[in-house]
Amino acid sequence: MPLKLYFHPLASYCHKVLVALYENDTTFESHIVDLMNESSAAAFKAIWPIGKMPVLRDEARDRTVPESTIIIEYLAQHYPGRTQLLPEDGDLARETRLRDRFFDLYVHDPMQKIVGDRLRPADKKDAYGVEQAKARLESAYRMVDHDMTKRIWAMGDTFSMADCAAAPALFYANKVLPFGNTHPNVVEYFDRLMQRPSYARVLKEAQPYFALFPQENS
Ligand SMILES: N[C@@H](CCC(=O)N[C@@H](CS)C(=O)NCC(=O)O)C(=O)O
Repeated sequence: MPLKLYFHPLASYCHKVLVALYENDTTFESHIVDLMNESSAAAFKAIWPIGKMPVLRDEARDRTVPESTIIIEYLAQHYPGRTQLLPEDGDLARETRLRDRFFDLYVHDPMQKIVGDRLRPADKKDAYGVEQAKARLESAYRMVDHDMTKRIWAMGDTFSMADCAAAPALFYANKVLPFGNTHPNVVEYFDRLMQRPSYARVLKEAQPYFALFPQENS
């Protein structure tokens, strides 16, 4: 099997790439990385010293591909399937990348900041940083609510890389800062993402690990 994915089933950026792989039934070998385990972490850092998941290894082309967006671009180029993750049209492709960046930078990263703070020692918390992250999430929710007024998926009628980015970002963001009743279009989009078979499968596989997710005040 030429493709190997280094990932963890609970890790949100790994979900993004798993959605892309499952969308196209792309076969790959699973390598679960446990960063809490010294030898697993060391073996992973030998592949990608930055130590962030996911990383794709393509033995057929002798390529190691880090970064979720770049992995999805790589899959779209070399392992395309029925779901076209990036449109061929240059303008639409750029718009797809913008929306992918939006979900990563303004939903996913602030969500990680809030979750990460729960894992910090009591005397190392960053209350101000968490407050800023929550404000950024609120702004992003308002923008997504506006954008999704007439859209089914992030780019319109067609599922794309931007939706791969949106699914885990919104799933975990809703846990740390629930959408509430004020963003109905976000809630409807979120429901569609949760029902998409590719993401439903990712969540089912993550189920055994959810107890590891840090709850508030833990
Ligand atoms: N920009 C990276 C972010 C990846 C990332 O933050 N991965 C998390 C898991 S969701 C991770 O590996 N965290 C471990 C760490 O930061 O040490 C991407 O898009 O792949």
